[in-house]
Amino acid sequence: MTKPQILQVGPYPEWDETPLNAAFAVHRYFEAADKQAFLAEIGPDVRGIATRGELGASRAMIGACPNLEVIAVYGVGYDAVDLAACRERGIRVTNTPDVLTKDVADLGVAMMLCQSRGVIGAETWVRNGNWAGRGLYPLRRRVWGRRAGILGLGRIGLEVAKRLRGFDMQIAYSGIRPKPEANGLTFVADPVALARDVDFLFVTLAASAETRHIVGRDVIAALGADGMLINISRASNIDENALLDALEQGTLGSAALDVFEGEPALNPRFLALDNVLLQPHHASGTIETRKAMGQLVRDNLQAHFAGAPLPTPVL
Ligand code: 8YV
Repeated sequence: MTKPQILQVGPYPEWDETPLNAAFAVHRYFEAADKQAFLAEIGPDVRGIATRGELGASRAMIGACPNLEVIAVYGVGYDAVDLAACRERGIRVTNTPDVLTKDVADLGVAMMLCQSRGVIGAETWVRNGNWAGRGLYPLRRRVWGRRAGILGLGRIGLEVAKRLRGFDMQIAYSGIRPKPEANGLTFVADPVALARDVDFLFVTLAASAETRHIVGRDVIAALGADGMLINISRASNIDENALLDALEQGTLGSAALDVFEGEPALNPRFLALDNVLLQPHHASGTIETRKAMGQLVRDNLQAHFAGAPLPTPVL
């Protein structure tokens, strides 16, 4: 039987590449020097796309593949896939929910702790001899017992809340409506009011056109000079210019970010700031989770081509 031809948008670890190549005839988009010419040549043969959360699949890419049937995203976020283009042509879309939830929550909480207690700066203090030379590291702010807000109480938000309970924090959340699974957390409908009431604001919202810049100047101002913004969702949920202005002016205390507009390129203004913790979009980046994500991508593609129900469909 001939293998279905798929377009691989970004690289995967070797443990995913090997089984992917065994099951499918794989065209490696990310290695093509002339992407447009590459798509023009192989596009008509492509029946599936395997992509990554941050890379997605554009309307142009989808359009270059007239026989496309399915797009499997390696990630829970599928905002970079042009869903309208998929709907128009009945193209199925899958993602990798659940398997990454706890790792993403872990990194969010680790970022809060790191930034609040100055873990990175303190390490540098020891390494560059400041401890012996200049004395004690400057005092930082406590985490336990303080107030946390969660913007978007989905799977990841709930896991963040579960962890924060262990720090005896007062936890509130915001979303479209109160959630029955919130289990005693305070619901605050307005994100600005939520930000005003908390010390740490976690953004764990699935990104869409509706949530673009939901954390804007008003939310950032409400969080204030003592507040910390932690983003483990997508950069588009935050007005990055407003965030940079507030961090530079000190009207926002600090931020801890795993995602950036135009990543992996960063706005250079971030690099000049010492009140922001910068992470390379790796909240799901553990060996265990990435193996499970890769497996789910293949399970979805294989189910599709076998005519079986998709394990984790989005569309
Ligand atoms: C991944 C992600 O880092 O799940 C998502 O939506 O963005 C992340 O898990 C990414 O998709 C890996 O390429």
